[in-house]
Amino acid sequence: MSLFTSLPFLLLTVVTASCADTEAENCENIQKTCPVIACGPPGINGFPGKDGRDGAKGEKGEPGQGLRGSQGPPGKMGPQGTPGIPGIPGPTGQKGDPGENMGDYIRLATSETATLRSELNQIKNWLIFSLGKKVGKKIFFTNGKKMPFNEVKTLCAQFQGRVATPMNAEENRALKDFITEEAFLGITDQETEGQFMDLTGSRVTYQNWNDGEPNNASPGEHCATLLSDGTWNDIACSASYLTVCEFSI
Ligand SMILES: [Ca+2]
Ligand SMILES: [Ca+2]
Repeated sequence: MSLFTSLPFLLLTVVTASCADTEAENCENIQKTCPVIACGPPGINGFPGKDGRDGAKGEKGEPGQGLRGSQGPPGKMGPQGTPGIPGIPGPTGQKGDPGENMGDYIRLATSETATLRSELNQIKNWLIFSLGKKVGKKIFFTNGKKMPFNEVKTLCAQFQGRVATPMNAEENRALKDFITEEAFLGITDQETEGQFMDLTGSRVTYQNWNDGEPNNASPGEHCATLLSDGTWNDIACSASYLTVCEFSI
């Protein structure tokens, strides 16, 4: 066979071989384009290809139908919460009955108060008998010491008393009988010369000056004393005389 006579056969062989591995549909397309095409029968299926890549993640499935597990242990206690707002006050309750022992308590307290008052009065009498002098609603006491007027005034005030100040002849006589030596009176003319005032700031209404007194002798006399005969004398406040205090009863 010459080269020219065998050429159509070779072309047919090449085309047939190329169509043997394609689908019948493709062969038909090839037949439309190939000048000389003759399709053979379809070939046998090849081996499966390699696995493709993983697909996108699917949606969450429904809960399973299996048995529920046992309950786990309690968790840790959480932090303490903030205090709540105060509640609304409740309604006022009914008035209760008086205590059963209130009457006995009052009677006992009254009895004890009466006993204490009696004992206190008895102590006052002992003090007056031994140490003081009672006249009207006041009592005179002395510590037997001499000191300047300002110290006498301070000492009497410390014991809730006042410097002895006779307000009438009866009190003046009681004070004269009580003292054994010249004693300060609770009056001065320090504010206005010649106008004697008591320690409350009131002008004295009862006076019992000795003859020629008050004379405000040099360098000045602005306090007063009770003399042994019961008369008064103005004297220097810095001088020391007997301390006598008076107390209300
Ligand atoms: Ca004077
Ligand atoms: Ca005088």
